[in-house]
Amino acid sequence: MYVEKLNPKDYEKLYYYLYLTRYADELICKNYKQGMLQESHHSCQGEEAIAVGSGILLGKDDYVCPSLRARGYFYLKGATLKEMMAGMYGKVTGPSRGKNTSHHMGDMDRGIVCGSGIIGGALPVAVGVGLGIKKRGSKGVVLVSFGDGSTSRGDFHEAMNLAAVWKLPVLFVCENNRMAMGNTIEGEMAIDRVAIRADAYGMPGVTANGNDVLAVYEATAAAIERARKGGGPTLLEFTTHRWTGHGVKDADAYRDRAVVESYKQDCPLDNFRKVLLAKGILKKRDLDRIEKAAMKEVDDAVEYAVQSDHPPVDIVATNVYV
Ligand SMILES: Cc1ncc(C[n+]2csc(CCOP(=O)(O)OP(=O)(O)O)c2C)c(N)n1
Repeated sequence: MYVEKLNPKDYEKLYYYLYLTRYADELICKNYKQGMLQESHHSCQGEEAIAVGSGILLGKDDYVCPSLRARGYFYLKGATLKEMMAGMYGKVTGPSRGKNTSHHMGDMDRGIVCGSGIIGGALPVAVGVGLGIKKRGSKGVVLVSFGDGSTSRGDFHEAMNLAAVWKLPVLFVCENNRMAMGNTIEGEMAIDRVAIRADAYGMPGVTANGNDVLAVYEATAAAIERARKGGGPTLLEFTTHRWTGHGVKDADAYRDRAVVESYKQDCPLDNFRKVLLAKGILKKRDLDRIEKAAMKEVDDAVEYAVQSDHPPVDIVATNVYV
């Protein structure tokens, strides 16, 4: 059991990033509605434990190709919240100097590969990153995250096949929230579990509770160990719920409100808090201290973004292909 090796500092870190991801997301959604942001945001509320529980295992030689909903990977791989927030606000202090939002943000020095607006588009890219890692003889791994809807596209199947044939150190991480925009999983595929798709390619397929940060950690740690030892890729399916519409512009009118509200009874933060308090790993005052520190980091980043300037005209026109 990998979880048994976690120490109190690791638990603090997990809780810090869970809380920070939630609080940042709530502020981003609120500020978007007030017209303050450029970013057409896709909320990760209710799904935070997946990026946090797996991202915490990535080291400096590892890479991540985050989906547009998986914000936690950016924070755990060291992208500063100030830079990210400035990017979302379209400010000159953002990573692309105000020319794109976090959908296409990357930072190769920190092992964060730029995202793609094409659903499933990041999977073949991750296979290329995995091939690079193997050719260099590095012990690194690459983690690519995507939704259940992405697994019905050709990119997914081609990427899975090649990664398995070449035994590449790729972790395919599916955030299965059973929705793809307004479509339900029953409308996307005729199987019950995404993980069984791994059988067709000769790699392990594992399903775990994506709202339990420790279950995510456990499954990911095993897949990483296998990949580092040359065992090849794993498909990890983490089950979860989408609490909001597809994106901030989606009123989510196609779902039963009572059902969506019921998802909040299975909140990844509450679930983890209960474990921490019941096992005496952290006390209520520790949680309060951690929450305060996370809120400050986010509030400072928002302040930085608000105070920063929009890009001047000469910057807007540079590095843009016409
Ligand atoms: C090739 C392609 N087709 C359609 C879209 C429009 N689109 C954006 S997100 C999305 C659904 C994605 O569902 P899923 O992969 O399950 O991720 P989730 O949003 O549930 O996290 C679609 C169809 C797109 N971006 N790319």
